[in-house]
Amino acid sequence: MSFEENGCSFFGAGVESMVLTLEGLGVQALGVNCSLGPKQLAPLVEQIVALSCIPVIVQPNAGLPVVKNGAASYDITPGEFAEYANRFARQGVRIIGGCCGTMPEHIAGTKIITSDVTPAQPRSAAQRKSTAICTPSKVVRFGGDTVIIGERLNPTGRKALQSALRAGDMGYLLREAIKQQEQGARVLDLNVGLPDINEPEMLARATREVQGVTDIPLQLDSSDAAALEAAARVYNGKPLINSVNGKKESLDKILPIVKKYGAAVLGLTLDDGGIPETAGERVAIAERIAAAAAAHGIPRQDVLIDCLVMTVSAQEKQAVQTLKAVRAVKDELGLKTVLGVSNISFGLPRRPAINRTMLAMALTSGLDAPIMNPGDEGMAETVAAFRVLTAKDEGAAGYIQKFADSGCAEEAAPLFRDEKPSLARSIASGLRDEAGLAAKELLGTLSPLEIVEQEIIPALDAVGKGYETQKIFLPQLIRSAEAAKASFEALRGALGAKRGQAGGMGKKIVLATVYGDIHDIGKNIVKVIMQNYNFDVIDLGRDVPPHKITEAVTASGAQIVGLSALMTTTVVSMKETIELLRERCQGVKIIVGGAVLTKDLADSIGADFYARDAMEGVRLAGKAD
Ligand code: B1M
Repeated sequence: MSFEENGCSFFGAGVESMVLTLEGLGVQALGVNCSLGPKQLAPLVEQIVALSCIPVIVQPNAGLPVVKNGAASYDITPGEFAEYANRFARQGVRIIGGCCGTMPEHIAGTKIITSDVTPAQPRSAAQRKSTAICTPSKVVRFGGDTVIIGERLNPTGRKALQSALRAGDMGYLLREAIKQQEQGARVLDLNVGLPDINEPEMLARATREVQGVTDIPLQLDSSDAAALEAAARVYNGKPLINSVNGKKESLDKILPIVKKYGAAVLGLTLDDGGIPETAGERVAIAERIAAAAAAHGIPRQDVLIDCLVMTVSAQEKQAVQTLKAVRAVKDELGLKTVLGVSNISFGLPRRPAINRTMLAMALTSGLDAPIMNPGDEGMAETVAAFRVLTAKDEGAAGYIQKFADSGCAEEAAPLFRDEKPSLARSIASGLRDEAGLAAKELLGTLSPLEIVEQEIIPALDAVGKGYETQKIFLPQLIRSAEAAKASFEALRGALGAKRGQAGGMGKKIVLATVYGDIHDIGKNIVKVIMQNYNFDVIDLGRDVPPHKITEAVTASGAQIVGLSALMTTTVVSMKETIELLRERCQGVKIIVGGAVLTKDLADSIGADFYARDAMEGVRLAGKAD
């Protein structure tokens, strides 16, 4: 296939989708040709070689064409082309050629330079452990993050969808498809089975149309093999076929379709004896399905298992067996698991409570993909919370975006509207690298201290307000703090360059954030500025118990102590520290600072001075002894 520089084909397919789909379809080699020169193709080639289990072909152009005197000419010489070819061969590419602009010399050079290279062996399908399905532009992997399979494209029990399908009206189905994707489904189950409908024709049509409006993979769902085949044939990418079961007839009919169209398959743990009562028997069926799939040439990782949920009001011991089976299929068989959860509560009042509790239990037992209504708030909340609690939602960003009144970190940025330059916005948005760069850039127009006072502190103040009013949440506060630190680090050199200013005369000062308080950005600023003014600073860090501070004062003979506290709760700890200093280090002068303090509060806890900011701290320390 040919790709553009953005890594997508002209129709928007990504490299990973290409590899998954073509390998599934049984091609014997795959790769890239034309479109770009070897330099631009290099990153794509690297990806393809890493993903592919079969030989990789690369056939680049001789660079990108430039028009000279009305004719296109290519800018990669035979020598350069051969160098790239050599690199590709060493990476594991098996078949190399030239496309537009290449001449016999390019090919001759390639032949010579690659003749003594032994290419790496492609990985075997057995080595490819990941279970994945795809559309051209989206790959969904099972086994890491929870995959919600939307259950709403199914006419069972939905009169409106039934009549829409009978009337050949796809609008209803398509609206439901889009809605489920927006609600967080990552795969859509698609079932159009009605007794009086031409199911093969309808499933194929629905597949095409749903793929026209959404870009997430489909789980093609039918008990009719002909319908599954018709849909798999028109499906764009690698689908999941729902389903096969342990009956010989089902295995014989469905598995050849799965193989032929390169799909993954969902195996139900039932057979001629029905749904077994014990987990052990269901696991045995799962293994039989995987073995039968292997016999048809379907790799084990393309088999997913549904251990089947029974109605708990009718069979109260079955929920536990299902959960046990999920755990065993996952751990003992190494297969990925899918479960339609909502059946569990049939016949009971307050069904949502049972549904979401069963879902939480199943997720904890190793369920990879619940089939559910992504619009069911309780269930969606459970999945979102599970992702946070299992560290699959970095910085709880997904959770916050879904449930906070005002979205994600980026939404803290409008706290500054447009009138503020980008450092403040980068800090508010928690963008570390950008904050560092923006701080460096501002050094051209502002002094380091002005940047601290006019950008960093107001940004953190705004973030603090956002946190207080629950516009942003702790993970975002942490990210903003990290961005502020990065910007301060970028200023450190410039701040340090001012060293040697008169004022401190080598006076010793012990600095600390008090016990119970981990805020140290302000204290660190005070430290650097004091060092600039020639104070000898002994920095004890943050969360420092009172006795450590008195010990440091005694050991160093410091005349001044600077204490920082940012929380109402830690002002108490500041007071205790001052009391101990008065007792053990008489004569020492104490300056206190931190956003939570005021002059009155400082007086009331017995401090000598209150410093509103770092510069005031310097001034006060200069005159204190
Ligand atoms: Co927290 N935090 N935070 N926080 N945090 C505040 C302080 C808070 C006001 C936010 C809010 O709700 N509005 C609030 C305290 C509420 C209260 O008690 N009144 C709060 C809270 C509640 C919390 C947690 C409890 C949150 C939680 O876990 N649920 C938790 C506390 C954990 C703990 O300490 N045990 C927490 C955690 C954090 C982060 C880790 C995410 C991060 C700190 C990272 C770090 O410091 N390494 C953080 C941040 C960044 C803030 C805010 C947003 C910004 C603080 C800051 O760095 N300001 C803050 C809101 C705010 O202050 N507007 C907030 C900029 C800094 C340069 O100013 O420290 O005041 P400041 O220093 C100035 C001056 O005061 C003076 O000079 C400095 C430079 O000009 N100065 C001195 C300070 N010390 C001096 C000493 C001197 C002289 C001058 O001696 C000579």
